[in-house]
Amino acid sequence: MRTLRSLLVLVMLCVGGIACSGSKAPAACTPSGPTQTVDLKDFAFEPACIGAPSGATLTLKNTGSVMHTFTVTGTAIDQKLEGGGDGQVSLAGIAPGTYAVVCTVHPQMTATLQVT
Ligand SMILES: [Cu+2]
Repeated sequence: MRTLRSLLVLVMLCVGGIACSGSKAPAACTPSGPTQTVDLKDFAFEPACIGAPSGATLTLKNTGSVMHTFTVTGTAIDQKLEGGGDGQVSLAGIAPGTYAVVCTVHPQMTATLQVT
């Protein structure tokens, strides 16, 4: 009976998005300095620890051959880049904090954005 209850709690947490691996909190990291350019490779962000002041503009370069997105969880930032393409995202209006970055096409592509 106790096992059943724990299972039920786990399922409820999962539905709430707390215990599921797909929506875990962003990993804390220390950026090596202010990031100006983020490369979207097949299949990783470079750097994986992005640091920028609020209001900054980041240049995005897809150096890979397939489409990637630069999606910042909890914000409206969701930039799509075709293979070989580039673009920019503005961090204007993004409150200081730690954000999870993901490519929605390849959920294994993750990074951390630290806005200061
Ligand atoms: Cu991708």
